Amino acid sequence: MSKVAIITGVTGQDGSYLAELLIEKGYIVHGLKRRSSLFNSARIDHIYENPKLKNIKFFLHYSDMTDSSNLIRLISDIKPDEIYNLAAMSHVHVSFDVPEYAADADGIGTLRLLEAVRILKLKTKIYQASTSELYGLVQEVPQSEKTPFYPRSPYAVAKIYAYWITVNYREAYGMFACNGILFNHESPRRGETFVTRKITMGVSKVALGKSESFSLGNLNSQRDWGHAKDYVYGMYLMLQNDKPCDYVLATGKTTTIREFLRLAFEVLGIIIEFNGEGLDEVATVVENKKNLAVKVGQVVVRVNKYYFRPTEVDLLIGDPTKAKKELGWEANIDLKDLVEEMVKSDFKELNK
Ligand code: NAP
Ligand code: F7E
Repeated sequence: MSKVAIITGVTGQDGSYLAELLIEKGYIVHGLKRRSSLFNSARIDHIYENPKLKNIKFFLHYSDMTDSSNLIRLISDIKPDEIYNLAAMSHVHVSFDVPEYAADADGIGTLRLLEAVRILKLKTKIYQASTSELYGLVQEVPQSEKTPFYPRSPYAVAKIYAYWITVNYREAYGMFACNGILFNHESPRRGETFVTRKITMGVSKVALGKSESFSLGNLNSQRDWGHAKDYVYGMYLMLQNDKPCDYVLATGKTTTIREFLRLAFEVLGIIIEFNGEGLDEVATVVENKKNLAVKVGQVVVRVNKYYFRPTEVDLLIGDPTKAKKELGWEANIDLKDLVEEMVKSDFKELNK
C-alpha cells in the first residue's frame, strides 16, 4: 500500500523538491499551501503537467500554520504516515520586521502540528525543518548536533522553540519526531530575496545589459551551501530510520558571499575584482571573455547598508558525520556545480 505524506510549505523551494521525490517513491502526497492574493504554486505546477507522472496522487489543500482548527481537520481526514513540516516565514532579515508573526508561524505553528497528531492519537512520523541559524553566534567550529545554540534573529529564536518542542514531544509522548538541522541549501527554485538567488539573477541581468549593477549587504559572512535536492533526500531518510533522531545536514565546507559572487560572474566568463572597504567596497569588471553586455571597468556590485542585519551570523560550517554514519546521507552536488546551475537557469530565463 502507498504511504501517505503531508508536506506543509509545499509551494516553497524544499516543498517542491520533496513532493517530486515522494511522488517518485510512490507516495500519496498531500501538499498544504496558504492562500495568497496571487498564484503561489509556480514551483509545483509542473508536477501536474508532467506526463511521466500521469497517475500521481498529489492533492493540494489550503492551510496556515497559524490555524490549529485547519491543521487538526486536515490531519484527521488524511491520517498521514508522515508529515514534513516545511512551512515557515523563512527569511532571517524579514523576521526582524515581523518577529511576532515569525514566532507564531515558525514556533507555535510547530506546536499546533505536534498537538494535532497527539490529540488524534496517530502514529504519524514528523520531520521538523530545523536550521543552522540555531547556532547563530557560533560556539564551536564546525557545528554538530552537540554544539550549543546561540540564536541571532527572531527567526532563529522561533525555530529554537520549534526544535525543543519537537524533542519534548518525542520524549514526553514517544512520538517519532525528528529535527533536521539543515545548513543553507539552494537551487534555481530558491526565493529571489535570498543572497544566492539574488546574486545569480543580478549577475544574469548585468550580463544581459538589463541593469548596470546591483547592491548587496555583508560580503564577509560565510555559509555552508548545498543543493536543495540533496537535502530533501536527507529529510526523507530521517523518517525511514528505525529511531527518531536529530541530524545535521551540511557539506562541511564554507564560502564567503564575496566568493559566491565571484564564482557566479565567472560562469558567464566575467572576471571581477574587489576594491575599497566596508560600505565603499565595489566589484568591478576586469575581463569579459564572452563579449556579454558589460564593459571592463564597469562597477557591477555595490554595498548597501540596507541589506545588513541588526545581528549577523558570521560563520556557518556544519559537521554531517552523524547523518553519514547513521543514514548513509551525504551532499553530492558541490558548490561550483550549484552556482553554475543557478546562473545558467536565470540567464536562460531572463534571455527569453
Ligand atoms: P521557502 O521557499 O521560503 O518556503 C516556505 C514555505 O512555507 C512556502 O511554501 C510558504 O508559502 C510557506 N509558508 C510561509 N508562512 C506560512 C504559514 N503561515 N502557513 C503556511 N505556510 C506558510 O523555504 P525553503 O527554503 O523551502 O525552506 C523550507 C523550510 O526549511 C523552512 O521551514 C525553512 O525555515 C527551513 N530551512 C531552510 C533552509 C534553506 O537553506 N533553504 C535551511 C534550514 C531550514 P508561500 O509559497 O505562499 O510563501
Ligand atoms: O543570507 C548575507 C546575509 O538571506 C545569507 C534561510 O533559508 O538559510 C537562510 O538564511 C548571508 C547573510 O540566508 C545580502 O547577511 C549579504 O549573512 O541568503 P540569506 P540566511 O540568512 O543564511 C538558513 C539556514 C535558514 O534557515 C533560512 O530559512 O548573506 N547577505 N547581502 C545578504 N542576504 C540577503 N538575503 N540579501 C543581500 O542582499
